[in-house]
Amino acid sequence: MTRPVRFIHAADLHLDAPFKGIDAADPRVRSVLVDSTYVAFDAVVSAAIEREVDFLVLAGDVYNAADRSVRAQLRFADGMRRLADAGVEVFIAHGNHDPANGWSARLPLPPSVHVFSHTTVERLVVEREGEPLCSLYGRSFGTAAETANLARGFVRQDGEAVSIGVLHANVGGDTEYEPYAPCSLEDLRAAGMDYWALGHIHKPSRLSDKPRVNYAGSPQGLNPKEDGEHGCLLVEIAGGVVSEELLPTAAVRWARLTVEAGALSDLEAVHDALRSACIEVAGEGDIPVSLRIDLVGRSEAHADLAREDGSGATALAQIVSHLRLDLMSRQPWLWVDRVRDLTSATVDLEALRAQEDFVGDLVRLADGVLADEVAIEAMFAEVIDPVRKKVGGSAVDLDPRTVLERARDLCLDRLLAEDGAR
Ligand SMILES: [Mn+2]
Repeated sequence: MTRPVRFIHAADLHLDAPFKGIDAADPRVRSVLVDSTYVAFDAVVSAAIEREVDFLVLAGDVYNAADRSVRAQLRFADGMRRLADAGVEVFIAHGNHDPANGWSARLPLPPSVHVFSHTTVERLVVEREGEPLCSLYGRSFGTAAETANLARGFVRQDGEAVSIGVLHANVGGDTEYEPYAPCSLEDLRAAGMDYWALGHIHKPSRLSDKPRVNYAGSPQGLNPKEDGEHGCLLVEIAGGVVSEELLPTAAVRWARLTVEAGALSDLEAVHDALRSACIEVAGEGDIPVSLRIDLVGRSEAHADLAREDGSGATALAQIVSHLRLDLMSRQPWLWVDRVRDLTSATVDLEALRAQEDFVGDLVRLADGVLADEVAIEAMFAEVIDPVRKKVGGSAVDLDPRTVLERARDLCLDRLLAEDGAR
């Protein structure tokens, strides 16, 4: 039986990602964030050395920008030298964030680092004791906006024990990501590889068992949406059987959750519920966490949450400040990045709907709108999406139905408050 092949598959390092637009007011959070892509990269390098793998595969987006920062290139070259000293070869297929035509300081890399051609699919053979161990096929992006189907250029040669494809690509038209190097799972199957080491999608995912097709995901989540576990894949191919394990590498974990405020009748109850939700999330791992919470539901605390102090800070904002002080002193710390107040007043919609007045009209009007999916989509395309594009940010990062329900509840809040004041 041939010797097993063991390697690490990583992708989307995005070295020197700036974490722009992430409002981490605390300097401890900022400093961990700006260093996090490097810490994760170093963890990938260390894993390759400690696990004594045959080689490391990097499936694109080593750098965050086509014009690679010098700092990132220096740190990358350091890592490549550590791997060379340990006898670990590296195979790189560049992607849309680090295409061949991007600026490079051309720092010399050890001869054990191989960058796949950007003009053709290149085949490189890894040897052990003079015998071929496996073949790697790969192709780099020439320019950032690579629109060609690069996967179709991959063809396994006859008589190979193990064949591995390395590519940065959008498989199956994932609309959350740029449509670069688009291809289908069928294209990948047709190439005859045993394993596809893909990059581009930042969430670790397996697209197919046989052949095994994996996105390694980014070793460090780059924004609040890239939550959950991030790492690199330790892959073993032995006797035609592929197995892999996700080795965690992230320096900080993003998390999102929803807290139901329906049963919370006052601000203290809200504080306590938020705090225990935070403690639970912190207990799920052993690295710092940046957490976003949506507070939802019809709650008796709704009006109090929006109550402002003399400086204009809402009660919820003050609760968040208090939680931050409390939770940043934990080891490892937890940063409450945001708590979004999506609560509404405790009104009896059924009763209001039956009323023969303006309030009743409003509820029934909203019912009509909410019942018509097509109209909702049209309204969004015409009115809300243009605003969303201009404004951006979390305030408009909601699904259409929630936006409309909140609009209805806001109107009801105002109308019912006026009624109460009369
Ligand atoms: Mn990427």
